[in-house]
Amino acid sequence: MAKTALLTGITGQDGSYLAEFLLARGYEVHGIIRRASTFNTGRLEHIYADPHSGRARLFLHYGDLSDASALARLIAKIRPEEVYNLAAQSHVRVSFDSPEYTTDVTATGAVRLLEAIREVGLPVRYYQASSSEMFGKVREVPQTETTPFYPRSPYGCAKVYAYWITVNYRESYGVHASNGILFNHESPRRGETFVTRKITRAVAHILAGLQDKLYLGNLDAKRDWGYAKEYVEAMWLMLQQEQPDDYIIATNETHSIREFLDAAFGAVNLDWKRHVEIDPRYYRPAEVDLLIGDYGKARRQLGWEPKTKFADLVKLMVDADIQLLKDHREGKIKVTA
Ligand code: NAP
Ligand code: G4F
Repeated sequence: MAKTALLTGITGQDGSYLAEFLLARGYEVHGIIRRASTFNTGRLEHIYADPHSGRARLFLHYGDLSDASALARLIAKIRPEEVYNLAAQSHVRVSFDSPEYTTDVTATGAVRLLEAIREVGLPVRYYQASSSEMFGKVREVPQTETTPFYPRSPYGCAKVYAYWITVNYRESYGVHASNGILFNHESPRRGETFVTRKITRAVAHILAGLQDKLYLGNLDAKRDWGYAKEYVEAMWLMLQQEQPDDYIIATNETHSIREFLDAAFGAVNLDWKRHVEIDPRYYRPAEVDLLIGDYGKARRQLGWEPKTKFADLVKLMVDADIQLLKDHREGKIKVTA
């Protein structure tokens, strides 16, 4: 009997990869989408467009993490075996401008969903999209599942609440609830205002002569960057375990924004120093300087390991943005890699 999964954040980077992953395993997939004034299902178009891709098993419902009654109604109607909470106001810089909204969606949204699961009384397995941003001003290098949290943004604080409320529902009510503490993960589907995609998109535009300058903020921050397509499998593996638990998902490698620039511009023989300028507006009131995750527990208990290396990830994102721009200029439908 095929399993049923409900995803929040299905229109986002991770949601679209996870939907594909689950459909390929025969799941019936339900996703919660927000009504938006502009089109926001671009990352799911190819699943709908291809009749062999599982279209008949993908269902979208309107809802919002700020709307508790809608969440409860959807859980009761769909009766999913697995719920993946991927929705969030996920941009760290934006969370400084909209701290209360970020808390409402990213923190309180998680407890709204957990309450809906508790109230329906079904054996639902729950995945919480926790973040390495919780480590913030890091207390330990590399970070592990036992490293204390020290968030540095309203987003990081909201994710710490969501993490602990997930643990609390596991311990208080026996909900099969797990936290995946994912370090930065990227792909051609990454939102265009996150630094990696902002860079690879600019490389394509500069190469095509459509742009000359790229304005960035702090180039010294270091991140542990992996490939999003591989990270969604870890989410699924967590919910297949007999016991719920919390896991770091990372590569155990760290690189600065400068190194990302070297790799991205270097891939097409451009010198980033001729194109990049610093715009202080992209600095944050408090920065997370260094993230590097030890995924040893995930390797031992889930059998999960990252495969794509940093240089290959940068190259595949640059290539995808070059192709996307070419298709766009030729009037072709957007390619979703
Ligand atoms: P993303 O591309 O920014 O997608 C965020 C998703 O959340 C979108 O589908 C968005 O819908 C939805 N959303 C936003 N506000 C909502 C609301 N009020 N109600 C319902 N849905 C709402 O994020 P991502 O990169 O895929 O990340 C997925 C999750 O993992 C997020 O929770 C993020 O914080 C967390 N995370 C990400 C990373 C990373 O490096 N990518 C690392 C650690 C943790 P719209 O399309 O309507 O905006
Ligand atoms: O790409 P970023 O915006 O990602 P950040 O802040 O690390 O957050 C992402 O990863 C988290 C996991 O650790 C997720 F939880 C979160 O949802 C999101 O997906 O910024 C990365 C670094 C920062 O240090 C930032 O200051 O790049 C620096 N940066 C420099 N110039 C910039 C820019 N970031 C952005 N977005 N735009 C710039 O122009």
